[in-house]
Amino acid sequence: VDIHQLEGWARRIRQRILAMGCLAGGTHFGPSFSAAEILAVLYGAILNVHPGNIESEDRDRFVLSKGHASAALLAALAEKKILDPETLRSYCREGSPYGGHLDMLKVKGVEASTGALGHGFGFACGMAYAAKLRGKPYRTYVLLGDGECQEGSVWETAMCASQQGLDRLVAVIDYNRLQGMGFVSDICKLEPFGARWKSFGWGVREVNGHDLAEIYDALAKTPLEKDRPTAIIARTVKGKGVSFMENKAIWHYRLPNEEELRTACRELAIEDIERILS
Ligand SMILES: Cc1ncc(C[n+]2csc(CCOP(=O)(O)OP(=O)(O)O)c2C)c(N)n1
Repeated sequence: VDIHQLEGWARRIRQRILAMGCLAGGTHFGPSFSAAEILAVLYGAILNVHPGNIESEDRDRFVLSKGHASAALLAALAEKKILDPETLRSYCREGSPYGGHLDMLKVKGVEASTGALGHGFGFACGMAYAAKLRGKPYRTYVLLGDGECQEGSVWETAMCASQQGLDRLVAVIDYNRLQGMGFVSDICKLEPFGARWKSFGWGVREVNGHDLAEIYDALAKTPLEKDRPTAIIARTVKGKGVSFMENKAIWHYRLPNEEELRTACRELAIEDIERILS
């Protein structure tokens, strides 16, 4: 795998997130930036999905269960040329197919309408179960937030997936330690997180969620354990890439002011933000 190429993917995903969010007058910047490398590896090197097979039943599936990171998914779909980057200028505008949470009936490449935390994971489990029942070769990948894992439905799905032996289901958890209003550990802690996934019958690996080679290595080796679904716990930084957004709950959803925008552009290597979505 070409890590240098994936670095370009992650950089352009972040640039598009900033441009889209600023044009829209706001988006979930922190949650979107934290997932940039995970999406770069998935769309750049793992998923068997491209403009030519997007309607094929055998394509791999990706479900963004932390649906509020819609800007990150749209940026990745544009990088994959499944949608035209120019159309992203309409993000969150009246009449646009692209809302703050994505609609699978309106956006090509979006496999599940998500936004209600805890639901996308069950949706993905159903897709993986369908593949098994019908002898289909595709794999199903799903991205969850760590705060999202406080939802009971996540653990119902985890039990169901291991009981059914869904070894082509891979859950990546964006473990950035923050949820909407504060630190996960202050609200309802998850640790011992890896041990919990293991006890639910999953193969587990922890990675640095901003290290492209580590993420790739883990994803390329799934299933980690025979006949078991895989959980990849990706340690990340919420807001990664823009210094003043990193690790700050306030940047879960906030619009940068003019000075902050200048700093963000500099740090994300954006020369002209007007030209990012073209
Ligand atoms: C069922 C449900 N409850 C509440 C919300 C509101 N909400 C949106 S994002 C968020 C925090 C998510 O935190 P986490 O899963 O850790 O993801 P992160 O933003 O840190 O990537 C909440 C509570 C929601 N979308 N769905």
